Amino acid sequence: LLDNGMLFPRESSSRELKELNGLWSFRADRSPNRKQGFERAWYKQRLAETGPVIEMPVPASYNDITQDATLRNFIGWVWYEREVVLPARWLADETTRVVLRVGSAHYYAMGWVNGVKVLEHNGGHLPFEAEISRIIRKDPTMPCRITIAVNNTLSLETLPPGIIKYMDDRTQYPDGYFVQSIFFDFFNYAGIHRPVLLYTTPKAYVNDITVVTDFLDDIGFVKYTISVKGAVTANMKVSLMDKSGKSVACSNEQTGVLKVANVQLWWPYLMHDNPGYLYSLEVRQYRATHEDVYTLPVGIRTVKVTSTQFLINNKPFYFHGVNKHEDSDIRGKGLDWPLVVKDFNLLKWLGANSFRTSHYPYAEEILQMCDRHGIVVIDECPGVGIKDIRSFGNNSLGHHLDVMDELVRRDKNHPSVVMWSVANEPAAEMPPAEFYFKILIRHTKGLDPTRPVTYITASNFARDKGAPYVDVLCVNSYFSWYHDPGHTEVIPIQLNTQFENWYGKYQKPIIQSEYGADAVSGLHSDPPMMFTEEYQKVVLQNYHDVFDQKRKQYVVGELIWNFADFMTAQGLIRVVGNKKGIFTRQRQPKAAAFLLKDRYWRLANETG
Ligand code: BDP
Repeated sequence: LLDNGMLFPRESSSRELKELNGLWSFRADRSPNRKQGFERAWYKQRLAETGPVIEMPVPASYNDITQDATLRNFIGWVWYEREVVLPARWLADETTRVVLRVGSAHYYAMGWVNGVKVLEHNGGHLPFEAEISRIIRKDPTMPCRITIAVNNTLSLETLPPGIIKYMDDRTQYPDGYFVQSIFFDFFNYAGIHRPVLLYTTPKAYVNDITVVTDFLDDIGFVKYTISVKGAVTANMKVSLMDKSGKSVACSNEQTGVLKVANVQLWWPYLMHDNPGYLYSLEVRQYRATHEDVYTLPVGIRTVKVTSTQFLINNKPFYFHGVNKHEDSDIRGKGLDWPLVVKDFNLLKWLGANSFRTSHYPYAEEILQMCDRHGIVVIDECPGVGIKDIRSFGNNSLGHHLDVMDELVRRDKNHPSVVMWSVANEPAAEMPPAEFYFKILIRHTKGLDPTRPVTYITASNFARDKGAPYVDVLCVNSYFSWYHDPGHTEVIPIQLNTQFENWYGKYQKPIIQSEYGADAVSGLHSDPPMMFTEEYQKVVLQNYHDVFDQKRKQYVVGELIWNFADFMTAQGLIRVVGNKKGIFTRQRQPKAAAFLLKDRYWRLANETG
């Protein structure tokens, strides 16, 4: 298990923070083996001294920033670097820990400070960090030079998986030609996607906090465990404060249960007048005069699953929401506050109460917004495109288990996260899938016994080998799109059959985790034809009629594919990306958005 906590970096009276967002120096290593940067140790000096550099914004994908198609499609190592001036007190005070943290970098990353390697991380969607105090204090007169190398190559042992294909026919391809093939439907954006920052803690510090919440009548329970590092004995002061800052419970123990009278539960958006209620758990740990303070937002709520229902605070919850992507013009998958806030405003306009982080963990800043606004989240790991039988091998499984460790460690305390999704549309009918999902789901439940676990399937109900292990069945289908194109009249019968088959076999609640149709914004035809806004609407309406019959029985949710149009690899069925958004990539509504808005507000009023 992971030894270090991964608490979101926050300022406090004992912690300072310095963001390193902005322009970095950048170079793609275009040498044939892509290894010149390592062979010539580019990290040992300023990047500009080893060759030409360009300016690159952080956070952002690098792919769409320049006019250079070869950089857009680049595969291999790219190098980022910047210098930072550190406050003198960070350098002078030996009792201060300085930590370098990267929110995420896609896919494999290494980092150096003044030429000394400090970071190495495998995986494109989760944070990593290292203490750098000793290195920066070696020569306090030197600026602190941070170099980060990132490699976007995907293999059968990465998540998501991919394969590098070498094209050996010299009559058709140049010498050394290779392409990255992928088995998932979004552009493999790369680079430093989330904020890079430095933060400080005292030598003895709060390393991790885990909270699990419950309630009985009007008393809330916050069960907590605090991990401290750098101190043999820790003196604790833990207090839970309500929104007005009033302490409602406190303790001096490192683990315990706080009791909250007249508890204000955390409720989803539209299910309550005051959704997203958060308490603050202030953790103070002190040794002599040094104290460390960390404040964690806490929502008190429970999640349970029966054979027909998904319960939040013991009340049936119906997911009426969306699947998203971290995706937009120019910045690709880079965290962008205007976009994040715009998307939340659109979700609320739509009356959506939930989304799935298809198909990878989103920035933690986004989950914090979900906590505050009461938007319910199915938190998905990057297990998308597990289609090749070799992706079920031991190394792949081992990495998948590690990614779940990192994901649960990062997101365990978010009240908005109500379920883990370990994969999307794997080849679950292949024989090794049974062992693979049994182990993966058991492992995830071991990490977090409080949340249900699922994966999203598009397999046949009779042959899906992992379904026996999930708590909720999440089923994707594209009737009258990938099957029976143009024939929306078959949707009701096919969708009914789908639900009855799955429920009949497993007696577990079902979420329609994807459905939809491409619509090129502004393209019209009546009678409806594929790719028009009218066709997208008719597909949705046909699905909705069946949802309305089944939601009174065991269907517990519907998540449209997709919230917005998004970029994909180039291919015959994609016209500058996937157009199944109900909003365009620029977040303007198509006709289907208004249809869904009416429906979601109606559902909110009916289901409470
Ligand atoms: C589903 C995938 C999703 C795709 C969607 C589509 O889960 O990633 O984008 O189909 O084809 O199978 O639009």
